[in-house]
Amino acid sequence: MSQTSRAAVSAIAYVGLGANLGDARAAVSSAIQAMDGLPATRLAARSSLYASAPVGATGPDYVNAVVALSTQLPPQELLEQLQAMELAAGRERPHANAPRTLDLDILLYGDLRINTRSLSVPHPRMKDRAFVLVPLAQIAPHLVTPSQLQSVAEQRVTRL
Ligand code: PH2
Ligand code: MG
Ligand code: MG
Repeated sequence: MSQTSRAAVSAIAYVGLGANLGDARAAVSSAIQAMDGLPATRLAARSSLYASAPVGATGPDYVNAVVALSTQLPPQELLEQLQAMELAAGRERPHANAPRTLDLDILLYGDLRINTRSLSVPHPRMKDRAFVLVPLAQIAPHLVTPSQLQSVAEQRVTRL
């Protein structure tokens, strides 16, 4: 193929969802469905919903989940689509880690390593967070080791 070919290549991207303001369960469920409708993107797998204690933050418990997307969107375009979904769900950012109506974080994008001002992939804190590792292990057990799960075992995460 020539270097100018536009053949669309799909990647598997893992996205973490979180919410702890308003009807968090409904927000996460409808965001999972909405991701299946993003341009050039299909929902490939979804975890259960989980309730989790806030990590490094205050406020109510979170509802969390992780999905796998098969997408032809490049990482920055996927990020912009996810940010538009956050805004549509009423997301405000009064301060870091403030309670939120919807948070959508790209955890992994294929095996890419990305470090730009707007995007760090793999997500730099995912290995410290049971609310990411537990749902990720449910849909992609090959990506999470038992010792990683063990290291976050004291964080409360309950399947809903
Ligand atoms: N997100 C954060 C900070 N802390 N804690 C839980 N349990 N779930 C989250 O989604 C979460 C958090 C920052 O994005
Ligand atoms: Mg987040
Ligand atoms: Mg975020």
